[in-house]
Amino acid sequence: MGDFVWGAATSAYQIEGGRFAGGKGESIWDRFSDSGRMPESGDVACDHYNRWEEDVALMAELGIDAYRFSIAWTRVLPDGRGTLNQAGLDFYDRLVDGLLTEGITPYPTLYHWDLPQALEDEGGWTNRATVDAFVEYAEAVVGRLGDRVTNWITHNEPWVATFLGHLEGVFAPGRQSWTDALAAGHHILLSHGRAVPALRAGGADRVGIALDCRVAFPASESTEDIAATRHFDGFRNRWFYDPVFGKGYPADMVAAYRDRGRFAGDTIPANRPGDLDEIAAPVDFLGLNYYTSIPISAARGDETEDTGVPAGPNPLEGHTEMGWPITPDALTAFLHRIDDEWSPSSIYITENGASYSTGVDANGRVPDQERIDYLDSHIAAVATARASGVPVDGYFVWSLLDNLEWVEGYRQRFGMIHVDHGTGTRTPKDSYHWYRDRIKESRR
Ligand code: IFM
Repeated sequence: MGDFVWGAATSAYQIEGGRFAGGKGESIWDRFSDSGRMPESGDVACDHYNRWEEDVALMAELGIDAYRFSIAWTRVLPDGRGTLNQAGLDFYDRLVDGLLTEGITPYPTLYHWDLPQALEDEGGWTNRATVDAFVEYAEAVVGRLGDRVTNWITHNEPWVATFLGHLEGVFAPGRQSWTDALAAGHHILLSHGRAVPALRAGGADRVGIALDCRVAFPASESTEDIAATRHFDGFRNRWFYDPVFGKGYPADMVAAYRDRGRFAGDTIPANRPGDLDEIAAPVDFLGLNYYTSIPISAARGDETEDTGVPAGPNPLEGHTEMGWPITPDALTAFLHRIDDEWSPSSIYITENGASYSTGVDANGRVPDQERIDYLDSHIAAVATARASGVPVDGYFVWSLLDNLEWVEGYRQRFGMIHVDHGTGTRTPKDSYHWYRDRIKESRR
């Protein structure tokens, strides 16, 4: 696959640990785990904060072109804004230099959900002032790393931060309010739109955003299931893709939310004149995080209205240990849809991977054939889309390391490298060796 970029991805809270190291401030995930809402915390995680050199050496051995990681806002600005913490910036500075020495291109993400708690105390993403704080943070980071880092990602999966964090309340900060969710999502998008020019002004060559998706298809050909699928897609996908690519919020969803009393008035909470133009700041690439797809049935009435209800057993066979059906064809289909409907000039699969808990066997091997099969089928799905003209330019496996799967704790293992969370010992799995060979083969 020619100039294709092969990579692996992680995020700060999931791997770094070092909760109090180097003057780091408290994030909403620190507070969330302290409140007992997670089986385990990220206080130590994979101890990447201390073991990053070992991890970079493993990446070099793997032969990846690029590494996607996220920066912890609270390391850089412990209170979210104001006084810069040089020790925090130093950590990422060293990491970037370490990657570049090995010929690995850094793809930092500014926000992978770990808002400074100090900003949450002032309203968090429901407060418009957080948008300004995010731009200040973006400027600080690009000011330090922009001479060496050329590819930047503003946000990771705004849907998750917005709806799991502010409507369902199962992720930090744990709010449960439609008004909060719609306002938070809007401000996250606005902060993206404003960070794009700020990053460019600081020297970034290429700026993108990583959007997740849940590809939905009707469980039957009934009018009801088709309508429910369209609604689910609006909630789960279009609500973010449309504004980022200049189409504004989807009119059918705005009307549906108004009709259902999700907000009062003519426009969604927090949306001011001009915001949508800023949100639509042209990006250089779209990052797509893809894992699975979902059949939607209207059969359960109102319960299905926003989250969708899986229509019984998935017609497609197989699922990962997250319970997610394995549906690589839906990735090809969604890539075509992205190309047709939103037309980014370049797409990277910024996350794709599978959770399997295969352990280290008596011979010191981790025989995770299921993960190899999953990755192989999804890379093939990407190749199919690329061969028919969809501009997919790279693929990042989620994840480099077994890490903290948020409220699932450490039992869900997405890594190509096994991590013993007691000792921190890293053991490359069979999938790591397979991916190394796959990358080599593509370069022949
Ligand atoms: O671990 C997460 C990651 O933080 C965001 N995307 C999905 C992954 C697997 O759930």
